[in-house]
Amino acid sequence: MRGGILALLLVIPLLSGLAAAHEPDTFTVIVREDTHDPMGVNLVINDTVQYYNADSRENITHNIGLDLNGDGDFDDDGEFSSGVLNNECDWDNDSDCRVAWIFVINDTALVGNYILSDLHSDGNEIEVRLNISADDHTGPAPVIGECLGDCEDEEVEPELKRSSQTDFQKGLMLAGMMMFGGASALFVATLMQKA
Ligand SMILES: [Ca+2]
Repeated sequence: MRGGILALLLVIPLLSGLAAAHEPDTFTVIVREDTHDPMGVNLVINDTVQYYNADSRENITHNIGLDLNGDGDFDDDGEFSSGVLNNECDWDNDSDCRVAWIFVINDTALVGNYILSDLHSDGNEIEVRLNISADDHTGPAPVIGECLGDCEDEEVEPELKRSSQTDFQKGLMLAGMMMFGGASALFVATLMQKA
């Protein structure tokens, strides 16, 4: 009996870990007049994030992107952006008009922690966060600092890309799963005692 419970306690967290392999997710951000809801998203490669412009002020558009060199546009090397996002579109007369940015994260080169700018057409700007991490379940991850393959091409990444936040969050998730596993085992044990 006691051995069985102990085995459950050991096995359930392992099963939880196996079940956590990443499936592609889609996240939605609502872009408002002075905020984004939410202000930041954490993605894994193959996820999608979609930014919808819900700012209904007349003639105000949003343009969200990475301005690496801080010159107020998203056109330089390594930069990317939504393009102009309107609140409403008259597609009959303007087929290029868009109300949403659907950003499919399908390139491992995008892995990093970004501070994006939302440039409003009235000159205001707000900063939002976009964290993209690699899918750790596809295979053994290289140790940081270790060189795989072509070592001369090793890049020095910007400081922003070195945040330990994602590791911390993974730790929290693991701790949560283990607690859940333990609680489930205790629940099963209680049921067995009552039977
Ligand atoms: Ca720029």
